[in-house]
Amino acid sequence: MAIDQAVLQCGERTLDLGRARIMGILNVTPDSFSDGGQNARIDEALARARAMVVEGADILDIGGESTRPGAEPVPLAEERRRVLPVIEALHAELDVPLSVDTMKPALMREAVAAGAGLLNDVNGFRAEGALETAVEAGREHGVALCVMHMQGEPQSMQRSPHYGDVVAEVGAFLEQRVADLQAAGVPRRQILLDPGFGFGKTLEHNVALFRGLPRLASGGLPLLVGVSRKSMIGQLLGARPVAERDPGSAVAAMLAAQAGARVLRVHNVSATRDALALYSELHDGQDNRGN
Ligand code: HH2
Repeated sequence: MAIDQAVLQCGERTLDLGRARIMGILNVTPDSFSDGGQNARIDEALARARAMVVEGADILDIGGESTRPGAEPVPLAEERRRVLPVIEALHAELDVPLSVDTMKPALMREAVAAGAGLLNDVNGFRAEGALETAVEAGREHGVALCVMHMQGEPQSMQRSPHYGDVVAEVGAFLEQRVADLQAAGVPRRQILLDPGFGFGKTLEHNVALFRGLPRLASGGLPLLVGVSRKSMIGQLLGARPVAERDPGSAVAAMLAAQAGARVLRVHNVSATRDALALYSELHDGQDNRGN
């Protein structure tokens, strides 16, 4: 599927989107839904990050605030304390681009100074000052932006999500945010889009959005898809607990890539790498061996 640009500039690093890439999730939180508490100490976070890169992660996404349904907001000082030392240490040690998963403009700025090359905002840069911060980071540091769709906010988003045509509405929201960012001076080539699976969506909405990925990809901007271990995987497999969702998550990542997604945000990197490699070898004939 043709996208507007093959290489995404992430600050001083780059991510080649000529084929689907793996974004390894590094949650430095005590309460994330699937891996909360596991990487809370810096040495644990660094070990996990190194392991993900060895397994095949092309980019790492570092987050210090859980956005699972019902999660409590984290104060800036605490999010800063969790995230910044990890970004600094990873930037010094690893060559892959680093993404920061935050809704807070102040932390976005500090994360970029610490070495982050992609701003991943589940709130789509809608917080006060977020758009301006994103524009400045893009202009001054060549940072990429991931704009995600969310209906409502994490504390309440799963109470009663509602849409007429979920694919059309999510697509229109993303298009509008791209227009806003472009009007503020961000080049299109620095933008990734994400329909936001599980963020103010029922199972039916998530399934419709997944099936609508080719439609969302047809706008030409690269899509990021994050379904790893989410409740939609558990529900579709018959109430599968979080700890048993990795095979399903890897299959879903592969299907998302097949539907045009270029960045797959996942917890289990090696399973995803294998699924993508087999897809390339057996389906579209691209040689991924050794990558
Ligand atoms: N999902 C989560 C967090 N950040 N960012 C993007 N762009 N897309 C997503 O789908 C997305 C995201 C939620 O998953 P996780 O980080 O595993 O859990 P938690 O929010 O509990 O930390």
